[in-house]
Amino acid sequence: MTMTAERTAVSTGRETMTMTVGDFLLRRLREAGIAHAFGVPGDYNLELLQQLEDTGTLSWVGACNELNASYAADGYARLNGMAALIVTNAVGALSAINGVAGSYSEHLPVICICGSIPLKSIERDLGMHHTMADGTWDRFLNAYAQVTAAQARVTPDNAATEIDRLILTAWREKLPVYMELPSDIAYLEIEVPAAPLMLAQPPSDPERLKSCAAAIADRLSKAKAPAILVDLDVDRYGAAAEVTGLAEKIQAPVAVVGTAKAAIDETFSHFAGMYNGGASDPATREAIENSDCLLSLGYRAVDLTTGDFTGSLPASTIHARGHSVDIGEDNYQAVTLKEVLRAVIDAVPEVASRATPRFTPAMPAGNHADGSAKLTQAAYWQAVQGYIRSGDVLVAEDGTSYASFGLHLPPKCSFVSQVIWGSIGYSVGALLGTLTAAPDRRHLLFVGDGSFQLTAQEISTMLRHDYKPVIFLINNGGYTIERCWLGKTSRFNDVANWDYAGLPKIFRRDTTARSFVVKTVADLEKALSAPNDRMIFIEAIMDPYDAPLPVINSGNNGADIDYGPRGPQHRGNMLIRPAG
Ligand SMILES: Cc1ncc(C[n+]2csc(CCOP(=O)(O)OP(=O)(O)O)c2C)c(N)n1
Ligand SMILES: [Mg+2]
Repeated sequence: MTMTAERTAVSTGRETMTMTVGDFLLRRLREAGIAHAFGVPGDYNLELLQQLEDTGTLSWVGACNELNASYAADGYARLNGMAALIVTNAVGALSAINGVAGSYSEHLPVICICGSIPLKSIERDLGMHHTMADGTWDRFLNAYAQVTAAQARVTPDNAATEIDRLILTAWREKLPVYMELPSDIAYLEIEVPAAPLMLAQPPSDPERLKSCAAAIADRLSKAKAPAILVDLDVDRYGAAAEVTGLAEKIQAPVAVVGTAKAAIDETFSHFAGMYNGGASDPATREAIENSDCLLSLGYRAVDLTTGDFTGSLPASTIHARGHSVDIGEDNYQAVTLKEVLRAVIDAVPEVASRATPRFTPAMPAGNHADGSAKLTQAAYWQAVQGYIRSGDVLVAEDGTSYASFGLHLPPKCSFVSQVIWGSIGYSVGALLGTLTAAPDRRHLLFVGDGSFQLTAQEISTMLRHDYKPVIFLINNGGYTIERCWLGKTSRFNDVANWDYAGLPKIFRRDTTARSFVVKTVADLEKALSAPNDRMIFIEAIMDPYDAPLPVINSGNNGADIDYGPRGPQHRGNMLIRPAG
């Protein structure tokens, strides 16, 4: 890293040092806990990538395309807390924008760095490639303003402050940010702070924190049936231990929504299952909707967290978010989630015992008896349930693979799914990110044939890095989940029948991956007995009309919401319906 040994004190009294813009950016990312960068090279970012390679500040993980890289950065951020994505002007940035928008929807701090046209070309009005060739240069910065919490074009003047502002904003808001780094400034030396970047939430206002915690504690302690509902910000703000600590102290049930699966240990004694309105286990629904003091943490009511609007939270619900809390008529600002929960734990009296609703999780149903029978969804998920072990990272795609939300997870598992944004193909890219963030854990991917076809090439990057995930691919000839909404037998829901299990060999000639094509329970069990010392690729052949009941129900409800009473779903045999 090119930094001068001599440090100078500026008038503020803060120590500074001289560094190039690019080296400073890479140093700040590293100080923010980011050890890898995902992306694709291009002439406008090559100079930064050369700095990255020369200094070794970060490890480069080249992806097959920027969309996959954006998904990988999202997956990495889920396990690592923050991620970096490096793309090139416009063509790379726009390929990545779907994934970055997903990171916004799902609250992941991804620093998207776009190597962009040189400042010289802007000042001298030089038409450049990867532009509209019409003398405009703000279009893609403006596009990214729609999907990020903060944006900047870095210049030698603003680099020292803008780089820190963007990284800190991403960290504090848990949202992506976008930075354009013109290609002619990465090697210029500027004066930068010598002290490392401190990642911290702004401290809460002491009075607001105290009165907010007192108000919550007062309501919780007077309630007969308090409960806690957890959404994904509990994971993003690292507040799971505070949630379980509070639940233990007041003997209250804790439910999660799908977006927060595994944010709370599912074996925790007060864990009350997954809340999803009318699609919840009745005991879970009862605990949440009939609570006389529900503390909701970051809850966002959308179709997928309300059971398609069949459920709603009690009017008295306390809504706590990353940086504010609503209690009845009162709105508290300048209070951060973790500090609020800690202060509530301190303020609330301990409850020795309370009769809480008993939650007995339903096990995935299925008949395992006949090993030679054709593989069904029910038998498949039952076998998968037996395979999960403590510490696994599960990555779940949209589709019938959503059945994995019904799996009961042992302790220390992570569950990665782009629940609200739901861009298919996400899971394959995200898997590259989770593998990079936590190479020593076992990673399981649940994906359908249709989704896999969007981002399949990224398997080659996993093989290149000798990663050893277990890939569970359901080959049912197309988009079965869509057949539950509309077009049960329509051709638009069919896809080409690839040789999926043959792909590891295509993607790496000397691969040692173990591939299986399974058609029966016995085939599947044999595949599941393979050791995890290399990539395992399990292609499961299943019927196009076989779908797990929750997927059928949400598809049927979704069709009614999407198409309305005059929609085509009301004609005969237009969608997969529940059996019987
Ligand atoms: C980028 C994008 N395009 C289209 C969709 C619509 N979509 C949602 S699920 C799905 C089909 C998934 O099929 P598959 O992965 O084979 O899962 P299956 O239900 O068959 O197991 C499609 C096309 C989407 N969510 N995202
Ligand atoms: Mg399919």
